[in-house]
Amino acid sequence: MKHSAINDPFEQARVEQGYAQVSDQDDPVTMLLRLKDVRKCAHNWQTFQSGAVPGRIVVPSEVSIRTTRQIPFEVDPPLHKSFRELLEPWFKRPLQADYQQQLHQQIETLVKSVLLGEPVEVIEDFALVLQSRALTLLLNIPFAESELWISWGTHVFRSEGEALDGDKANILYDYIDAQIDKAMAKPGDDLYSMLLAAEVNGNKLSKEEIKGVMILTFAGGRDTVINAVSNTIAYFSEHPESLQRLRDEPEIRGRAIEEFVRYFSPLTHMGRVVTEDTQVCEHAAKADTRVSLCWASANRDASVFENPNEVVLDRKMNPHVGFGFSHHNCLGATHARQILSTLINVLCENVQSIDFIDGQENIEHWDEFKRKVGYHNLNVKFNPA
Ligand code: HEM
Ligand code: EMZ
Repeated sequence: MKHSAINDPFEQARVEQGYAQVSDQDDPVTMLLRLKDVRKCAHNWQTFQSGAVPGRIVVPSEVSIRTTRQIPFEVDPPLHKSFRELLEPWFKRPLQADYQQQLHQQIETLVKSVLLGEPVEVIEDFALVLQSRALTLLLNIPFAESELWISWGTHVFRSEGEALDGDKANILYDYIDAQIDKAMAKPGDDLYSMLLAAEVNGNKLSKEEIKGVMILTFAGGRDTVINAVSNTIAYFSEHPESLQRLRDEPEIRGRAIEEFVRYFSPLTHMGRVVTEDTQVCEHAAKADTRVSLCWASANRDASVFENPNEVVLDRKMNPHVGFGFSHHNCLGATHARQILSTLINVLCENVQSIDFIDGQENIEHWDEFKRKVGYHNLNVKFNPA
């Protein structure tokens, strides 16, 4: 298998029974593996809720390190819709020309800085830097703030060897508290100030609610983007013909981005809590237990995707769920797609090829299922065009 390939550990279980049971901190999870079932359950928020105890729908569960409810992620309809209506215009700002210009400039500067002939460690020195700098645009705050976020490392709740790192989480929570206080004292045109001025259903948001939106913005868009960017670089290092094809055929770049999100599936799965005794794939799911919607498995479902384990750059029918499905579909997807599109444009313009040197894979362990999501470190050399 090529080093940039992402395996599908769920195939047999998906085909044979459609689900798999895995353990997690005394709160087991029934993973749903087929695209049809994942969509059906994502849609049925009454039976499969997101608004459980904060942290419980995440796998691994974050109940031990978090009491703040992430908004809109851990809220069910109808309140969910009110929060989405407030947030959506802000999260669509990446469609604006000046946003795109600034993002292009950030990414071009970064790519040019790694074209100097030295090997580059892609995770810390490229993907994390790119993600943090781009986030300043999404929050509409000064570029220099990204330096602090870079110093936090790739995941805000996890660290090397620790799936849940409470001390690290507290750094983020304290930081966000302080930023909200600053925006209260001196409102500006950043996301914190927008939230402080806003109303949902006729009420101002509480500080705790604003904190919930901000924690989600920092956490949800961090390792997902880092995995997407670094897997893209690893893929091009092994498929120079694909980089060349995207250079020659700019019209397929949009399809290639969707295909990368399908194939890489940077977020493996997300949980829901069952509200009433029910069945999934003819298997009993009891009230107050957890299921998860496995985007990564659904995205390899051969009953929907032809040659699911191949990257087909110009794949035409691509109803992937890499950004989720239904009410909670990814609010950051516009920003994430713009990052990937800008990255591909800049690579096509400036990079001839990428040499893979070595890398340590980041493998998630869900009992017997071992899935690569990206890399702990990845060393490459960028060759200028
Ligand atoms: C939701 C994936 C980037 C913010 C989701 C969901 C998925 C996902 C699968 C659905 C969760 C569920 O149904 O429970 C991804 C991937 C990304 C990415 C693959 C990168 C390639 C981002 C970014 C941000 C972000 C950059 C913001 C900075 C959110 C938010 C939600 C969400 C706020 C919750 C939406 C809601 O509950 O209504 N994401 N995400 N994501 N994502 Fe992303
Ligand atoms: C949560 C999640 C959001 C969770 C859409 O996904 O991303 C995870 O990386 C975080 O750990 O808290 O924000």
